[in-house]
Formats: sequence, C-alpha cells, structure tokens
Amino acid sequence: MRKALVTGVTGQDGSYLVELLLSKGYEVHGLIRRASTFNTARIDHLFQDLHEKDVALFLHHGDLADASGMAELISSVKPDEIYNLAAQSHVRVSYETPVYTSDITGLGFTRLLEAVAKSGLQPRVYQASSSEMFGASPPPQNESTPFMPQSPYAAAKVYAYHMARQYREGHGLYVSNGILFNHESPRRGETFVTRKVTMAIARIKAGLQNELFLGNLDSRRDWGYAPEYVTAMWKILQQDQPGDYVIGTGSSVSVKDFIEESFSYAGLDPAEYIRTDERYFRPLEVPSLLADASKSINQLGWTAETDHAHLAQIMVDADMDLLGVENPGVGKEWAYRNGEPFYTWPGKV
Ligand code: NAP
Ligand code: F7E
Repeated sequence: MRKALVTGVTGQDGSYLVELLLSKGYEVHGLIRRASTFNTARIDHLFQDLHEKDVALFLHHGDLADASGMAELISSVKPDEIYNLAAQSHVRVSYETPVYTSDITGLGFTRLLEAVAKSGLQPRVYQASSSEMFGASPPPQNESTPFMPQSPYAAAKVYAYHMARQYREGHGLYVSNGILFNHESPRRGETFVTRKVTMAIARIKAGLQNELFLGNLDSRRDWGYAPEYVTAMWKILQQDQPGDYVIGTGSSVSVKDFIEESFSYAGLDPAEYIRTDERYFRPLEVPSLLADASKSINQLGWTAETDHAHLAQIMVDADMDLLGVENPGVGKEWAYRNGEPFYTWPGKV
C-alpha cells in the first residue's frame, strides 16, 4: 500500500485529493491545523474511526510554520508521495498579511523540503504552484512564460517554485511543480469570486440577500473544475522524471462573463444585484490568465473536461441545494462522473 502525506488536507483541493488517493488504495496522512472550531467540514465524510480495522486516513496536527514538527511527521510516516497544498491562498488577503503569507506560502515549503532532505527518504514531492506567478505576463502562459508576480502571494509562490527546482537539481530529490490555473467547485472557499457569486445567487433565490458587492470585473481567468485538477496532481507524481506542468482549460472569460453565465442560468439579471465596493479591488491586478497546457496534454494525457459555463452551473446548483432552493439541475447532471456525485458538498449527496 502506497503512503501519501497531504498538507492543506482541509482545503478545497486537499479534500478532493484525499478522495482520489483513497479510491486508488493509498494510505493517506493529512496535516491539519489545530483550530478553536472544527475546520474539517470538507473531509468529515471521509473520517475513519481509528479503532476500526483497515483504516486508511490518518490526520496529524501540524503547521507549515513548525519545521521540527514536519521533520518528525515525515520521518515517522515515511511517505512515498508528498503533496504540499497548504498555503495562505487568498491573493487579496496577502496584501494585508505579506509577512505571514511569505512565511507559510513561501518558506513553509522550504521547511518541508529540508525535512525531506534530512530524512534520508526519497518521497516524490508535489508543490502547488500557481498561475498567479505569471502575473502581468500576457496570455497565453506556459512553462516557459516569465514570472511577473503581482502580489505577496504570487511572490511567495515564485520563491517556492524556485526552491522546488533547487532541491530537484541540487539535492537530487524528486520534486515537481504543478502550475495550476484557477479551479473551483462547490467546496471553494466562500471569499473567492466564483463561490461568492454562486452563493449570492442561492441566497437571492432564497430571499436572504438582494445585493452583491464586488471589485474588478474586467480581469480574465482560466477557470476549471477542481476534482479534475487533483487528478493532474497525481499524474504529475507518476511520471518517471520530476518536472513542471501547466494545468488549465485553455479558455478564459472575465469575472463579468462568469457572473452573467451564473445569473442567467438561475434566471436572474445581474444588473439588478451587482454593486461595486472599492475594498474588493487590489493594489495590483493580474489582468489576464489563459493556460497553454500543451505539455500536460501531451505528456500527462490530462485534459480539462469541464469549461467555465458548466462549472457555473455545477456551483449554482450545489449552492441552491445547500439552501434547499429548487434549481435547474443541469449542473448536477454534468458533474456526475462514473455515477459518482463528486460535485456536491459533503453531507448533501
Ligand atoms: P484552500 O482551500 O485555501 O486550502 C488551503 C489549505 O492550507 C487549508 O487546508 C488550510 O488549512 C491550509 N493551511 C493554511 N495555512 C496553513 C499553515 N500555516 N499550516 C498548515 N496548513 C495551512 O486552497 P486550495 O484552493 O485548496 O488550494 C490548494 C493549494 O493550491 C494552495 O497552496 C493554493 O495556493 C494552490 N493553488 C490553488 C489554486 C486554485 O485555484 N484553487 C490555483 C493554483 C494554486 P485550514 O483549513 O485550517 O485553513
Ligand atoms: O479573484 C476579482 C479579483 O480571489 C479572481 C486563488 O485560488 O486563483 C485564486 O486567486 C478575480 C480577481 O481568485 C471580487 O480582483 C472581483 O481578478 O477568486 P479570486 P485569484 O485572485 O485569481 C489563483 C490561481 C491562486 O493560486 C489563488 O490561490 O476576481 N474580483 N471582485 C474579486 N475577487 C474576490 N475574491 N472577491 C471579490 O469580491
């Protein structure tokens, strides 16, 4: 049985990745932060009582700030694969917390790499790099596009990306970067723009909200569907040699377009509800992200199946389900794969 260690296991991607790894027969170890409230909602449906037989999911308290804790964890678990998904991942928040974001999103990965290097083990390591690293570089972006980061978050990710290469080339470790473009789902954090929009639609339909305050609607993003992207992460670590891979759909739309697609699917006119709030604008913006994922298509055999329009339908349906609002249901049909309803929030299947 192969063992995987996943940091950021309570996040959007972590929850889908654990589902994938368990389905492939892995023993999965997840790093979780101690919090004063429960922070495991996205993985509660996967919880296994340690007193039962054949347990395959183990959760360990820890933090990317704690180098010795990670060294101890890696030495005791002895993973075959490590997926580093933990991060302060919100771009807007990174302007308010630049030191913390650099420490966790950037240096946190170096702590993990040092722990691996000192352990004498040879796990394969995946780093959650980001299309934000391309920043102001014009689209389309691929593995050769220069990085022009526009935020503390993006600068921290660029640093971590280069540390991955240092440990790969200098220490001979197997370390790969997945440079993932935006990917969303019903499990997306509520303050990212897509989820903010689809939750607002459900709340408007439920009579709980009648305005939605947003910032810049002109930026363009290459939005894909998160469950497909964790498959790409796994495929990246199955390659014989480590490397860097761009993952995205190859199609982009503006925030405004995504709003229009989502609202019209729900039979609403966005003009009646959308308001501007200066607080949601950023000191610097990333104007346009569009993936050229040719390398991944050719080498990994990975392609995105869900485009932004279907993504909007999936997320609107799921948020309406959460509030018990009747919905068109087209998104749900689209989200089913092999009979598995992985589109939805755990507990609402
Ligand atoms: P997310 O939902 O924000 O999850 C982030 C995870 O990191 C959570 O489990 C969080 O724990 C954990 N975390 C935060 N600070 C930590 C710390 N100091 N120590 C340990 N764990 C910590 O992010 P996501 O969307 O799943 O993204 C996963 C990774 O991919 C992130 O590194 C993100 O930057 C990167 N990425 C995301 C996208 C995207 O579009 N989603 C695109 C490119 C790259 P809590 O639950 O306790 O907060
Ligand atoms: O913003 C604009 C905002 O916060 C998208 C993270 O997963 O993807 C994500 O970063 C766009 C930006 O995602 C609001 O200015 C307008 O242009 O959903 P977002 P992001 O910044 O692209 C990358 C790839 C990551 O790696 C990150 O971890 O939408 N926008 N009005 C708004 N954005 C938010 N959040 N809230 C608004 O009210």
